[in-house]
Amino acid sequence: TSIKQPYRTLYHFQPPRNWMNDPNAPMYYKGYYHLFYQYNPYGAVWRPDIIWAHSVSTDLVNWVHLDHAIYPTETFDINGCWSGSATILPGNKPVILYTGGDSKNHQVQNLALPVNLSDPLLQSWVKLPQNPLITPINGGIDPENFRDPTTAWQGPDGEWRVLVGTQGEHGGMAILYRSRDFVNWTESQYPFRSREKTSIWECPDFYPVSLNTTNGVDTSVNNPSVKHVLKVNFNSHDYYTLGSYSSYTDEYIPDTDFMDSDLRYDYGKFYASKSFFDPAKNRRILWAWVNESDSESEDIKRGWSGLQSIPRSAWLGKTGRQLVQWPVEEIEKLRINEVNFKGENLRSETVFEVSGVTASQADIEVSFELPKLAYAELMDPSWVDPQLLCSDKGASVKGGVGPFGLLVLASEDLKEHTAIFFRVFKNKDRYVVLMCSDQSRSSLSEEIDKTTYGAFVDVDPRHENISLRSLIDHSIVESFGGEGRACITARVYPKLAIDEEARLYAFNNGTENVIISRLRAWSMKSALIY
Ligand code: DQQ
Repeated sequence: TSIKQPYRTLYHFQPPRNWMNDPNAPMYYKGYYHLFYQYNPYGAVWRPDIIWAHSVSTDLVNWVHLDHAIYPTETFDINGCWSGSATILPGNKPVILYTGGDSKNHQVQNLALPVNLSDPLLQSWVKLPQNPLITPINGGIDPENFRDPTTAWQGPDGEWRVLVGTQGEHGGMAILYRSRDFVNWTESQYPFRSREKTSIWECPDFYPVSLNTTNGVDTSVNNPSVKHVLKVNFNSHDYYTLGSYSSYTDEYIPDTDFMDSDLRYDYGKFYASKSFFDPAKNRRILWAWVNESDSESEDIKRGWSGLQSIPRSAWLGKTGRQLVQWPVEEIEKLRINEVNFKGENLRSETVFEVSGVTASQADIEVSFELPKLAYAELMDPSWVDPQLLCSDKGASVKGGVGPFGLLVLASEDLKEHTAIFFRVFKNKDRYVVLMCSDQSRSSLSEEIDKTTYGAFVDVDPRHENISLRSLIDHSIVESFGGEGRACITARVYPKLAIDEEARLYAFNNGTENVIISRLRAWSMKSALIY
C-alpha cells in the first residue's frame, strides 16, 4: 500500500526513503557529477553512526543511486562516517577526506581512495590503512568537536593544505593542516581563523572567486585576479566572508569578519553547504542540506527527512562585496508549458492569478518596475534585522511601495499561501529593498515551524527593476531576489494547496501600483532519480 506523499519533491534530490543531511564531496569526474551525502539507512532520523550514500548524474538534474560508498568498518570510523570533501589530486585522481567517529568516540580525519580509477562511477572506495591521518590528540583540541575537512588546496611550495572545523574556548575556529604527500599532516602553529561568540564551525569551505568574471576558479588557484571565500556553518546558518589570502603566509584576512556582517548563502533553510569547481563548465557550484520544518514524528510517519537544494552556480557580485547565486542552467531543461506576459499593471491591493502552470511544481521568473518610488515608506534606523522586519511586516501588512510579489503554493480561497515579496523603504537619499519569505499562512496544520525569513537585497530600484525567481517543488520554495543577490529557501506543508489544487498568484498590498515588466512561469517536469 502506498501512502499519499504530497510533500515529496519531484525535481529535488532525495533518496527513496530515510534520513539525509549534509551533501559530501561533490565533484566532477570523467563525465559524471558525484554527490555523496550523510544518510541513515535505517530510518528517518539522524544517528551518530551515519554513512555516506552516493549518487551520480551527467547533468545535475537526473540522478542514479549507487551502493553506499563509505560506512563504519574500522576502529577509526566505527562510530560514524561524518562529513568531508573530495580533492582531485594531480593526474585526475580523486580522494576523499572525511571525519570518523573512532572507537573512543573521538573525531578523527581519514582518507579514502577509489578502488578503480577507470570506473567513472567511482563505485568502490578503500580506506587508507594509515588512518586516522589527523587526530585531536595533540594541541588541546576538543576531541568531540573536530570535524568536516575541506577540499585541500596546493600552495606554491607544493604542500597541500586542508581546514578542519572545531571550537576553542571562546568560539568556533578552523585549523589548518599541511602535507607533502596527503598522508602525513602537520598542524599549523596558529588557527586559520576563529571568531568569538560563534558555536563550533562545521563544514568549512575555502575557495577562490574571480574578481572580473562569473567563471569559477579551481580551488588551488591564487593570483591577483581572485578573492577568497571562507564559509562555515555556525549558529544554525551558513555564513561566509570574502577576503584576501596569501599562499605564502597562509594568512586569510576577511574584508569584514563573521558576526560583523550578515553575509549568508541563504537567509532561510540552507545548511552544511559544500562547493566544488566544475571543470566541464568552468563554474563553482554549491549545494546544501535543506531540513524539514515539520515535527520528527511526521518525518517518521512519512519515512523520510531532508532534501538537497538545487545546485547553484556562485560567483562574486559586481560590487565585490557579496556572492551571487543562481540555479544551475541544467535545471531549465525541466521547464514546460511556458506562460509569459509583459507590462502588466499590478494595481494597489490586488491579487492576480497566474494560471496555466502546475503551481505545485514550477519555476517562475518575474521582474517589477516601480513607477511610484517616491511614495515608499520611511525606513526606521532601528530596523537592522531583516528577518524581524519581515515577521513584523508580513505580506498582509499594507505598505507604500510593496509588499508586492508572489503567493505560491496557495489554495484557491487563499487561506493557505507562502508569500515571497519585496518592500521598498526610503532611507534619506537612498532606497532599501527588503525581500521576505512569509510562511505564516503556508499551512492550515499547526505543528509546523512557520518562521518568516528576510534579507536586504543590494538593488537600487532607481536604476533597475526588482526581480524574483522562485523554484517550487511541493514542499520547498527556493527564491532568488535581485538576480541572485539574496536567496531564501523555505519548507512548507500545505493541506489544501497540494498537487493540482495549488495555485500561483502575483499580489500587491501597497498603496502604490507596480508594474510586472515581465513574468515567465513554467511547469517543471519531474527529474529522473532512481
Ligand atoms: N553533520 C555531520 C557533521 C557536520 C554536521 C554529521 C553538519 O560532520 O558537522 O552528520 O550538519
